[in-house]
Amino acid sequence: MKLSVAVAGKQAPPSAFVVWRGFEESISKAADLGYHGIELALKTAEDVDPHQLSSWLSKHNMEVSCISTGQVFATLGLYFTHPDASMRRKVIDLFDGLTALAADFGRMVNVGRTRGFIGEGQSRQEAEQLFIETSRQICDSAGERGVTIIIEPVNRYEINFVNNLDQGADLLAKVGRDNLGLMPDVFHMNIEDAHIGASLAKHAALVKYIHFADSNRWAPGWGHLDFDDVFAGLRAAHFDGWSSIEILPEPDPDSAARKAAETILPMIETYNSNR
Ligand code: LER
Ligand code: MN
Repeated sequence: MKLSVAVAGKQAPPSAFVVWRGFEESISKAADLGYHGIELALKTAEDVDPHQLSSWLSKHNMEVSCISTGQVFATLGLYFTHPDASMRRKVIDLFDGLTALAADFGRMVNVGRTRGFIGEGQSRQEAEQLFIETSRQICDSAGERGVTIIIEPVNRYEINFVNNLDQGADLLAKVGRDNLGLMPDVFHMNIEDAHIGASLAKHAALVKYIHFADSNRWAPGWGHLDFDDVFAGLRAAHFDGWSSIEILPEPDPDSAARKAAETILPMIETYNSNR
């Protein structure tokens, strides 16, 4: 297992949920703290110059773990279950750019709130059908590039569609694409899944990536989430992918990133040496 930290560009709006802003500086700081990579929070593929990104990464021997897309929803208002077909076309085109970039950086694109929601006047079945159609198109073009799309269950206070791993797994079965997986976030799981470790183990085949934060969304170690249970679940799932720190930058970004690394890196070292 490897560890990354969520970062965005300098121009990213306040709604971008990341620890640091500014790619070059973030890569350098993350490398200094022992992280293996960065999770890139982007609005469009044009947010970053791939040549510059490659050179910053190789300078610090770092990787991109995945591209995340919260800003596609929060800033551009685009999402998979949009009732307007022209808006769904826009999200498909935008994901085309993101999966092309991901082919060289991380080979995974996350879908959190960008999956959409059950809108007013929309039934669950209608939202589900729109999600299935949009994600099949996105998965098929991503698949040609060797890229996996990962759906993140998000808690009920943020969205009304796909809140826990069981619901995510049911929906993935309906979409029926091999390059579609789950990205659990233990902050959301702590609210929605009855047992975190057991749920990770149950959905082992679908878990492709994981977000770490403590119960209060501060750095792991500054809340009361049971990370031994999380790691036991990952072990039972034979997980060997990327984990990523996605936390509030509190009390300040540097202290938060440092505390998260100090808590999680030794756990990953033990985990990797006992696999
Ligand atoms: C995104 O990864 C996430 O976890 C959401 O809670 C952001 O709103
Ligand atoms: Mn998350």
